[in-house]
Amino acid sequence: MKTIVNTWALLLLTLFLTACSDNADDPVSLEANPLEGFNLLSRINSNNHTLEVYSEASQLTVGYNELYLRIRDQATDTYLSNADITWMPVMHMADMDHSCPRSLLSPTENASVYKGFAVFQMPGNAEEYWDLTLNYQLDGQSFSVTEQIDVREPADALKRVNVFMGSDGTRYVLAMMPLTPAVAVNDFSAMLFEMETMMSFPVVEDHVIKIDPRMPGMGNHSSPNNEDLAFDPLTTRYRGKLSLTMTGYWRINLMLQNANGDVLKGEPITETNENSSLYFELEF
Ligand SMILES: [Cu+2]
Repeated sequence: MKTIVNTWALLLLTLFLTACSDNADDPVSLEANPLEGFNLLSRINSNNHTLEVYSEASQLTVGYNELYLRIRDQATDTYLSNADITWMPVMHMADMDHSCPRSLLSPTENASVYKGFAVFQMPGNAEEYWDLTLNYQLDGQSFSVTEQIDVREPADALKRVNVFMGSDGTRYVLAMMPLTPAVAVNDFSAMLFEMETMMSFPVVEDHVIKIDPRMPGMGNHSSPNNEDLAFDPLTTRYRGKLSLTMTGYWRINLMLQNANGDVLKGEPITETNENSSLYFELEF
């Protein structure tokens, strides 16, 4: 299988061979897979192309998913660059269809690898399912393909996404960004979207996400040096600090505030209230 070579790798290899080999004409395999170590989640055949969807994860799950896409030309067995691709995941439910928050698909440093993210709010089940429509243009020709995809609850069943109505009457989707937690003050971030319509989920800016991590198994103790999540326009994410003083199960209680300081969702933790209705979970 031919793959597109990383330009830098090629350049470095060329320099290396020129410098170190007295026979630079020896054929050298320059093939390298830019998605080595990633999992191929879906292979969609259409229009003499194979569209391949990859992820670092082994499964599409409820919450934030970072996805990579490649288009292989079946006739030449090469990966194609310079495609204009748009995507639309849709869940077909008993009484309605809806999409989910997602980014555009854009090329990475390797022009044959496209990248984006999707935040699935719910898993498919026996009667209700997700599908993915990919529209792409190559050399002025338009193609479209739709294929069913399998979105599941994460294996650990921990909460990483909240779908709720705020006190302002707006429907929100709040997703935790993946992290590798450590006993430390961790960088912590989340993304907030407004459910404008069933198909449109713009990023919400300039709110504040207050965090109060607790260990319910240990007297509901908290941790020092947490920082609430503030909007970062550069990444369009809410970023702050999550302090974890020990390993185990943590419930990260949240309160969403708008720019005026009005609480849109969530409750403070007090003597009589052990948890907020808005929260993420993690265990490590
Ligand atoms: Cu649904």
